[in-house]
Amino acid sequence: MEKTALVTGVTGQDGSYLVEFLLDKGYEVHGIKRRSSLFNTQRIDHIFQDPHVPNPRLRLHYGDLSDTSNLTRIIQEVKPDEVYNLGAQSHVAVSFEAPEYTADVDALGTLRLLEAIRFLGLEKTTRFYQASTSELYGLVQEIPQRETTPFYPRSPYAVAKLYSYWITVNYREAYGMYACNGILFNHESPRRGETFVTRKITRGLANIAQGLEQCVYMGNLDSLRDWGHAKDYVRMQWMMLQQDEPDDFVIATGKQYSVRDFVNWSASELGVTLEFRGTDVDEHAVVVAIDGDSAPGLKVGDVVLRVDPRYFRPAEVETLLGDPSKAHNKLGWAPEITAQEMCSEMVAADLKVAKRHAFLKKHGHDVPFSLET
Ligand code: NDP
Ligand code: GDR
Repeated sequence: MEKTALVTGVTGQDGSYLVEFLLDKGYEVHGIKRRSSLFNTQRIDHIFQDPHVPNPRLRLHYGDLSDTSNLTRIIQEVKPDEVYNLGAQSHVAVSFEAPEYTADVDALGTLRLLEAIRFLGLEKTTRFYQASTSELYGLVQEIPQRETTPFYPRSPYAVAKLYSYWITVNYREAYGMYACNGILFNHESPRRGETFVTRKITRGLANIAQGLEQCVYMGNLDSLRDWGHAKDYVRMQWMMLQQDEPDDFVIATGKQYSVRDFVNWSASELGVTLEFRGTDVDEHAVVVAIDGDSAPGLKVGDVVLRVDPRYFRPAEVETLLGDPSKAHNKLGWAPEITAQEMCSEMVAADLKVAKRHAFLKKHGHDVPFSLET
């Protein structure tokens, strides 16, 4: 029998890859998208189906995780076999500026969905996936972090996600719901939001190489992350809901790199060698070699990156490294794309766009193009 899935956060990075994956598996997919003054469906436009065609396999509903009646009505209409709760105010730095909103959406939003499922009597039939996060580990208590490592959240985002983690466990234990937490470490892709660190780097350096920007301003370059590819991670989100018993899993690569490493990989994809000079807030990256004409916007000696304390967080998560053994042993999951391969894919995608903009600019076309990162 064809299954039906409901995905919150369908317009986001993971939502777009998950919907592709579920459609490939033959699911009927329903997505909740927010009303916005501009179109916000760029990541799923390629799989969007005109609602006027008979039996579209992807249907979008306007909704918001802060709106209980809206969520309840959508779940009542769709009666999903599986709910994937990917919607969130997902930016850690922004959560310090909007802590209450972040708590409403990232913590209470999860409760609203679980309660709607229970209230509608679907708790024994609808399976629930919660997008939990390595940010729960925050000030890490053990290296590497696994399912049993104690949590120590370090941001309003992480504290809100901590509530969601436990309310998911609680509904599983209290009402026998099939509800799981995927504790996902950072995962990226060419569809990553432009203000997360990897995409900020690949997009910023691609623009600089094409002469569209001069310098990218960044925060803590020493931060260490375990970066995987979103495509590998959404596969695991689905796998978690196909087991006999619900459980929680760490999803990670088990390898760790610094933000500085990611800058160097990205520069090298562009044929540019950088040298980091200065320390702390004075640190900057200088071009010391360029391979051929790969970066027409640059010359040796240019400063392409500067540290700006504005991007430091009030409390930082310095290091994250996951141990995905449980997912590997129990579900047979392993990531297929390395962090370096992912970086290469991201730079190529951003370079393609930057080249198009540079070409149009050179021929006198004024392209609306935000350099804000
Ligand atoms: P994105 O920021 O790319 O996407 C977030 C999605 O949530 C968007 O579709 C956004 O809509 C939607 N959203 C935001 N606020 C609301 C709201 N109030 N009501 C309904 N929808 C809302 O995140 P990712 O795809 O990267 O991440 C998916 C989930 O996984 C998030 O919950 C995130 O916290 C979590 N996570 C992500 C990790 C990562 O490394 N990517 C790691 C661990 C967890 P819009 O497009 O309109 O803004
Ligand atoms: P993170 O991702 O906070 O781990 O949350 P992000 O890419 O924003 O930051 C990673 C690390 O890089 C440092 N950093 C910078 N970060 C940003 N955004 N901009 C900068 O200029 C910059 N300079 C240095 C940060 O301080 C941090 O240490 C992501 C989100 O997807 C969450 O939703 C998810 O839960 C976690 O990953 C796992």
